[in-house]
Amino acid sequence: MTLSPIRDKVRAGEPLTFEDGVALYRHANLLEVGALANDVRERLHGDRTYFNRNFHINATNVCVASCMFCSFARLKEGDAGAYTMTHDQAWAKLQERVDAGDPVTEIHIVNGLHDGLPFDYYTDLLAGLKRIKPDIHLKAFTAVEIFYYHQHYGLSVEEILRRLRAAGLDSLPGGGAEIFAPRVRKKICDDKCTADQWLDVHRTAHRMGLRSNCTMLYGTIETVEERVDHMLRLRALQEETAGFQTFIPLAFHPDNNALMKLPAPTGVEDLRTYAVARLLLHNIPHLKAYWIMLGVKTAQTALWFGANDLDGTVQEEKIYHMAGADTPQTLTSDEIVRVITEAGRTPVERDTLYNVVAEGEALRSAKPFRRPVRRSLEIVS
Ligand code: V47
Repeated sequence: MTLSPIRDKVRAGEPLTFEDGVALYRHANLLEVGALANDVRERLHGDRTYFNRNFHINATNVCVASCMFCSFARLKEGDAGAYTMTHDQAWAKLQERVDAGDPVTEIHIVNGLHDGLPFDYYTDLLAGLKRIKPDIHLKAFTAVEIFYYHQHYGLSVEEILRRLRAAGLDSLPGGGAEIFAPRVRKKICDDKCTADQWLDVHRTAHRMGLRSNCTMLYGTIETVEERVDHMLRLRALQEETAGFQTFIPLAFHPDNNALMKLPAPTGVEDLRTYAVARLLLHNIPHLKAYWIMLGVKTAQTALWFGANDLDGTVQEEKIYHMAGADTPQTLTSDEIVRVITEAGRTPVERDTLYNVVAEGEALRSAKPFRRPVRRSLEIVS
């Protein structure tokens, strides 16, 4: 099959169709698809490749949902490995970094759906982090969490977002989207909000002026058609609100979960998914190669298959490492700069909203940060 008709549309800036997306997935020559995606990437961003200085807080892994792909969640307090942080424990993670002079700009906060915590637990968590560092960007709570709080605490989605924002919420991460097709959701995450509910939380957030990201979990039981459908539903919402900043394809990791018999996606599947995403999602500006999940080497290669962002320094990731990711827990900013530079791209440190923090000489002369020895995490409740 020739890519010519698709190439013509891409060059003319025309949106690709569902059939085009499926054809790109089925096209035998990965490098041809990648080169086309790279044209789009370079038209949008040139060589610029973004990263940020961030870390994750997963305040609790207690979760009423039983997603088959998840290795992180525990059903109830007291189950082996279940934990819920006290506020002091969560706040200490930021305080340690501030004390050590780490110029961190973002905290990524994602939790289980805990049925025994008051809503104040979350607002107080955010407010305390902002007290320690008022300019830290809090990218917190997936749409699945927001929708659960709406149901559990009996407040509208808008009111939940309003209260979280008043406490310090700055934007929403893109997790929990999985695959929108009801056939797949029913099998792998039946007790999670529906695709429409997930999209509606983002629609509401965007209308309130909050930015967010979006994701797709690929490599479980979905078809290529269901992946394309997923991306097109994100594109349609973006057409309406323009509130998504970044799309992040998430490769399934099979260890320690109910889908462990499935193989992980191969490198070729990863690169093809990045390229197709760059081509289909013409209206979402950034495409993130989340190195924690892709592996540093594939993430580096993805910078030539459409991706223009590597996420951040991360430091202590749980969701993927409990699912068998063998990537490091952290990369220093120097290491990220090297990964990007050796890929032949230009590193740019950004904040969460893609404002430039440092580039060029300023980036090269930035003081490297080595994280301090961590106090052990005491598990409460
Ligand atoms: O929602 C869970 C996925 C997501 C597994 O917005 C798994 O900047 C693969 O959303 N194998 C959480 N995937 C991570 C996430 C994210 C990551 C980085 C940046 C951003 C951002 C968002 O991880 C979950 C789920 O879709 N996930 N378990 C697994 N075994």
